[in-house]
Amino acid sequence: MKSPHETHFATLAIHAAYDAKQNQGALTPPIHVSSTYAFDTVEQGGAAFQGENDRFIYARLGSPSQQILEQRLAQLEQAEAALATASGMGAITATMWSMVKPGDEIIADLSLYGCTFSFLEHGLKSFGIKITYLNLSDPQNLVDHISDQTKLVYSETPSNPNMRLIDIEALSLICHQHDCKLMIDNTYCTPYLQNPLTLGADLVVHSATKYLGGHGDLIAGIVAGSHADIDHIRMFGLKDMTGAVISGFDVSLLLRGLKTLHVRMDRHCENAQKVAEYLNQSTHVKHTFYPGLENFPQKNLAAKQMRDTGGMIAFELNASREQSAQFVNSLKMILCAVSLGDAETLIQHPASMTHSTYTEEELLAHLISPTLIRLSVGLEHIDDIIADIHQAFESVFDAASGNCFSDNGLAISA
Ligand code: 4LM
Repeated sequence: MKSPHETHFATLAIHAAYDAKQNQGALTPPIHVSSTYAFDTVEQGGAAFQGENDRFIYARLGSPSQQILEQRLAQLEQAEAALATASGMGAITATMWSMVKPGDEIIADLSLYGCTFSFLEHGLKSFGIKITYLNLSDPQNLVDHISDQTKLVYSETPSNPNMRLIDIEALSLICHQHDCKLMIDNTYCTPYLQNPLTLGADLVVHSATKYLGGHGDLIAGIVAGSHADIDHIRMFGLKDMTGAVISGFDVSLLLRGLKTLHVRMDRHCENAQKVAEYLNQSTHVKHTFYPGLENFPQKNLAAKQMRDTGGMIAFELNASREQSAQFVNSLKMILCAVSLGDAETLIQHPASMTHSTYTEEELLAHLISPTLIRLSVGLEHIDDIIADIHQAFESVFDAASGNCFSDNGLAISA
């Protein structure tokens, strides 16, 4: 095989870091379930513990099947190294524990996945780490605030749930003028659509539960970066702090999911574009947030750093919170569920579900509208997805206008 940078994404997703011919022709890499690994001698074991040979020691530090997954993902993210973990939160927490100590500051974007926010706000903060939330969509806010105390800048892009983008390249230049690392959660894009490390980020994390796995049948996480950072996260953040080790069975499912990532992402993007256009022209929808729309405020930034505009949409109805819930409840095929990136189209109400740990004040401060709806557009036929949304609109709004609601869905006082 050619060197990683000459080989196309689709080929790497299927072949990287594994040669069937070296494994008795087995097309699918073996699943290693051994918890411990035997040595020929004490001296050989001692050398392994000193990092002087590359023998496996104990499954909390890695396994042969996990190594294939990690090397494959490192190539897809164009990283020196990667580490697989038992969940996306396992990757985020192992990385953050490894990068900061009491007295340091983490600057995070305003909009974050709910449990990441909880970990920062209710976890790290109580261990003496200063947490500051800024609107990082404007890099000047980082320039104005960053100091020698700041050791980590953290953002999702697009952000969960409200689809805000940050300029990875601009933020990395600011971070690197200080002794500070930029860590990007690339879950929404996957390495097929965006490579934060090539734009200057130092660390990239994923909830592999989502598009990377792609079938709603596993929980896993990934962090990728330099050899030095990944070694440190493996030997401290994972081994000693979280212990969030991925199982061999989930490694195998994830390797299987990865083989079709590029094909699935193309269809997710194609379907999401059409659903976003449908929502955008509907009189029942107040705002549609999708990077592929002409009226998306950060359209140029999306074109600069993303190869395509992804499968996630956020929108607000011209309706009350109750009617928004009624709309979700009226869907027939589309499932009301958290998570994203699966073959099935999933919808949820962040203020009630993924972001329910936020208080009402926190929701507003973090730019998450209480009526926002999040849609993970799946791989079903596009006509069936739109037909389901259409019938749910009819059931909520036609019933409403026939009774006591105006055309824009607002209640008419009787
Ligand atoms: C959800 N998300 O949004 P694990 N980073 C991002 C995420 O969206 C998530 C995680 C990390 C949702 C889960 C219920 C941007 C999760 C955490 O769930 O620990 O693999 O990933 O619906």
